[in-house]
This record gives sequence, structure tokens and C-alpha cells, in this order.
Amino acid sequence: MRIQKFEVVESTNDLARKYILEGNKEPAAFVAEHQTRGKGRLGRVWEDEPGKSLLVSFALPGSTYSNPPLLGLATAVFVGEYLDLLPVPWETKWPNDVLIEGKKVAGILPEGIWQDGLVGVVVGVGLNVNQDEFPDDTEATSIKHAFGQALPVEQPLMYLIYRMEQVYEQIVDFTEILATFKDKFKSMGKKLRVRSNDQVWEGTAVDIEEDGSLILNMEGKLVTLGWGEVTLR
Ligand code: BT5
Repeated sequence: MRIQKFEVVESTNDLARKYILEGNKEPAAFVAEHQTRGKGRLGRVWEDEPGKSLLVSFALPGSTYSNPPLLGLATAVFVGEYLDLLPVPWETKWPNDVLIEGKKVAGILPEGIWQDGLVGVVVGVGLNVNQDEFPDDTEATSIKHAFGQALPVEQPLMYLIYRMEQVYEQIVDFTEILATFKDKFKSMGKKLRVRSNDQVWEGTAVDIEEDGSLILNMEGKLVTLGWGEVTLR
């Protein structure tokens, strides 16, 4: 995997997207110390303190990964696997967050890249590694806060590169990874409110399907949601 490091960029996801659209065939990782326009989903902003977090986007060229959201779920599990090595307890929040004690430590932004069909997938990861303070209004945390000690940002980066190379070589077992995602999804069986496609769905989370969709039981009626924003009811 090619690794390209930058001090300041607008968004590593945009660099990875450009790389794929230029026709590059090798997988690559774009890493920055700081982003001036870090992206979350739906136009939201990903904030960072320069040098204190891992900001990386993986560019996986090709049409093999036809389901970018599933790759996003898998990446949340890869972050969790790294946390297990420390160890720090973690949980998933469908579809794309990793939490420590209910607070967000990582956000993941998968994007399909299209040009007359799918030409690649970008998976961006923002992981709070060494931050000490967070604004009161965000439910955020860092690995340092949970683990009690600062860590080199390269450590989780190396672990994620190792897993992404396996994804690219198609030697990862998505069924097993999804089982871990579900096991770590503490809202399973609970009543949730999910905002998806400008609609709000309320029901009990009963399963996550093979393609990464969440299934809600709404008073006996099962609804499948491909993507959305979850809050506990
Ligand atoms: C995400 O969006 O969680 C996906 C974030 C992906 C960021 C990475 S960084 C490298 C790559 N390059 C990019 O430009 N992006 C990717 P979403 O689910 O929409 O959550 C965004 C929300 O998380 C914001 O609205 C805030 O409430 C919160 N947030 C922002 N910065 C945070 C941080 N550092 N830690 C925890 N929460 C944060």
C-alpha cells in the first residue's frame, strides 16, 4: 500500500477520491496531521486538534467493493480490534461510529467513487488518539483519555493498513466481521429512533443484515434501513 503523509489538507477523503479518479490502480493511504475541511456525513464537520488524532483515508481502486457502507462497518470493527490490543473496551454505533463508554472515539466515512460505474471506494477514518479535552456539547473521547497514556498515532495507522491490505487482497471474512459489529452494537434489542432519508423511524433494533442494513421492528412490522442516524429513544 502506498502511504502519503501531509501536514495540513482540506480533507484526506478528497485526496483519496482524486487518486482513484486519476486512474491509479494500487491501494493507497492518505494521512494528515490536520484537516481544514474534515468531512463527516451529510455535510457535517469532523474536527481535529493538529497532530493529536489519526486522520486517514484509504483509497481502494476497482469495482470489487460494491458495498461501501459495509466496508465502513468493517472499518469500525478494525478500529475496535486495535482497541482490543491495548486493551480498551469499545462498542459500535450503527452504521459508522466507534464508542468508548458511550462516547465517540472514531467516525468513519465510506464513499463509493463513480465514473461510468463504480471505480473504487474511499474509507476515511477519524480516530481521536491523544486529545485531552473536548467541547462540552460533544459526546467525544480519545484513546488517551480511556487508556491513560498517550500513544503514537502511527500505531493504529499501522494496524488499519494491515487490515486494509487484507481487504484489498480479499482475504477478510466479512461474515465474521459483521458478527463482531453486531456483538459490539449495544443498542441491539433496544428502542431506537433512526433518521434516514429525511424520515424518522422508531422501533426496536433486531438485526443487522449481511449487506450492513439495520432492521427495526416497528410494532411487528420489520423495516430495513440502509443508512441513517441513530439515537436511543
Ligand atoms: C463521521 O461523520 O463520523 C465520519 C467522520 C470521518 C472523518 C474522517 S477524518 C479522515 C477523513 N477525511 C475526512 O474529511 N473525513 C474522514 P458523522 O457520523 O456525520 O459524525 C460527525 C459528527 O461527529 C459531527 O457533527 C460532530 O458532532 C461529531 N464530531 C466531530 N468531530 C469529532 C471528533 N473529533 N470526535 C468525536 N466526534 C466528533
